[in-house]
Amino acid sequence: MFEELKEKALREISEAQDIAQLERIRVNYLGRKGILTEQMRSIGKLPPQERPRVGQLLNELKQIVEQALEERKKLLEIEEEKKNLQKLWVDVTLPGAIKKIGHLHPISRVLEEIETIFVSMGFKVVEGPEIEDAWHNFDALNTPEWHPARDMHDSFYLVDKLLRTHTSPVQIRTMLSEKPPIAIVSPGRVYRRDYDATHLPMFTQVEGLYVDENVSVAHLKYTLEVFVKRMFGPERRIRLKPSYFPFTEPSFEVDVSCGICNGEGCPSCKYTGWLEILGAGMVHPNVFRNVGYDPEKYTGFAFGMGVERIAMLKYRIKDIRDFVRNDERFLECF
Ligand code: FA5
Repeated sequence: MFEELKEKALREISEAQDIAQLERIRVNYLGRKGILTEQMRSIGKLPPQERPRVGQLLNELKQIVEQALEERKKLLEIEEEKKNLQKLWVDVTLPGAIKKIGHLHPISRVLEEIETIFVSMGFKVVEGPEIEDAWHNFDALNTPEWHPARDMHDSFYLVDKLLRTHTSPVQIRTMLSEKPPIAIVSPGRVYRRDYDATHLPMFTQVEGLYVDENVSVAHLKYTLEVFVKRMFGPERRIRLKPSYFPFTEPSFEVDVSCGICNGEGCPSCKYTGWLEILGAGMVHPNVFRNVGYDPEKYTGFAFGMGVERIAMLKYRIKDIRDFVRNDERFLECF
């Protein structure tokens, strides 16, 4: 009877397909109510002379079953591990998952281009604070409280400061902290109460300032000509029109020849052949006085350009608001 039981147990063990099934077999034979456990328990009911022999046989059988279970378990564990490894197997010949890599925003790209051009001409890049005080933003730039130009710029005020309305205060900060000769460009965000197809409430300007002895309009014109040709192409020309800024005298509005009609006149340039790109002029003597420079000794030129407007001209974009709409279809074009 024990022989039969042994064979049955060993057959079941060797046929177990996984560890869970093996565990069920173990419980069936060796568990609290298992076949062998019950047999052990019933030894007491046998006649006394039978007990030692049956006890020994049952013990032997128990050991054989335990050993077989242990060996089968090891084997099944190895097989299971193999199966898991197969699941992790990588087919290196499959094409990889393509990750989308972003790129610089068109405004950042144009800004970098502008900086590179001026740095190559010997200008240094400096930055100023976006939260400014009225003295740096207006007064020191020859724009006192009563000045009408202040209304046009009127902006976002904080308790005793304001969000700068242009990058020109960086002229003042630089002249106060450095001595001529000075050649700087200053990029950064500026803020105004504007919003339409050509005006944003937050936009980017690049200021330029060159101060030394004997600086003339010729230096200004040459510098801007080099900039425009490098930025838009060698065939483009510039023209200076008289204008007004409180902090420059004389002041100019600088136009670039239209790239679509080459100055002939077309809808893009409203049939004028020219597109306005920046404001510029010779530093006003009062500005020099405000920073403690002798206007009899030093002269200088300054300019300020809108980076979004330059980008609009370069990429022929009609609505400035497209730059801040964050529409991927637009941004992917660059
Ligand atoms: C100024 O801000 C002067 N500080 C520029 C300057 C500097 C003149 C140094 C002389 C010497 P203006 O307000 O024109 O000037 O602005 C300069 C440029 O910023 C404009 O030509 C235009 O390209 C751009 N701009 C002005 N307002 C906006 C706006 N709301 N959104 C986008 N670009 C603007």
